[in-house]
Amino acid sequence: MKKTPLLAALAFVALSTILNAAPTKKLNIYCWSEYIPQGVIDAFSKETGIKVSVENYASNEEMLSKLSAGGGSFDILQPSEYVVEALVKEKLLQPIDHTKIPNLKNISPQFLNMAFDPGNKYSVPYMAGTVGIVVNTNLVKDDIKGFADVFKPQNKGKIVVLDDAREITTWALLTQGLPINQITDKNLAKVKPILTQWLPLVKVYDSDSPKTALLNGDVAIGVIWGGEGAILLNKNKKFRWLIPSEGTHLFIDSLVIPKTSQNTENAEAFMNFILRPDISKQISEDFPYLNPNLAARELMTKKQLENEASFPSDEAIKKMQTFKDIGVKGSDIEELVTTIKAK
Ligand code: N2P
Repeated sequence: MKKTPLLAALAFVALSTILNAAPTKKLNIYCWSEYIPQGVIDAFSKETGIKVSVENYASNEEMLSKLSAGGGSFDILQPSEYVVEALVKEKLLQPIDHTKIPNLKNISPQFLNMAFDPGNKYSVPYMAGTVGIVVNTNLVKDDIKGFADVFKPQNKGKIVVLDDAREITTWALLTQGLPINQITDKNLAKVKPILTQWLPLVKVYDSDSPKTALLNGDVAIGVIWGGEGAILLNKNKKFRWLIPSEGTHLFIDSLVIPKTSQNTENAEAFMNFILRPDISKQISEDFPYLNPNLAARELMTKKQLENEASFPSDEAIKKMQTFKDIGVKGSDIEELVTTIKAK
């Protein structure tokens, strides 16, 4: 019998009713750029039939401002520690069902149960990392040891830095020996003249892929994410990585589920998927950050584990501070940096 358009339409309606009754096979992820490999997303979709859409941001603040403007409807976010802390405080996250995330056992105890989310009630660690300095030793002969050596007049026009006000302000605080979470008016007044000297020296602001300007020789020095530094070290021996002598911070980026998510089970399935040792290893191959997944580290090569931009020594890690939620003071930092940049 030939199918009539009416029969086809009826069949379509019946099928859509069945499909609508079933849980949706969708997952909307809002995450950092250059952090979750497309191959991992594709593998997840292939295995589960869940269609994933991904949107990226370049800073925690960009993500927060989009959320507070009511933009987007997401099932997974990827905030850093201080933003997990803030989102929990504001009751914007769903508690995670740990029975759905058995692979959490693969995470090093060092990165579990941290102060920003005791018991990992709301967050699952994705990657950790740090911010350091990369020097192209073919172009820069000075012995760069810290931020104060980077931001010198002779390096004007040779520097790429992260486009991130909290980061930049932290580096200035560190040169003054000030605590990175003590964002008082007095401390901001102290760092203002420093940033006023530093920022005109910067050629490129880039949080997405700061390695690019270094690779194409556009700049010679970078203050960038560890994972980006690790890629440069792998690409060419002329790049040197160092932890600034003034100190730096350790970040822990996690996956969380906003309260507004309608696809909680899919989100938990994704969390468990990225914690699988083989998948986590795949993530480290593309984005070599400090992988907190011990079972994945077992699968990684000696070369990967010895990359000092990915894995700082325990001794170095011990000296690193972590960011805390600074509440409304965050906007003072944004304003300070934006005003100086605009000059
Ligand atoms: C990845 C960004 C690193 C995350 N592109 C910094 N918390």
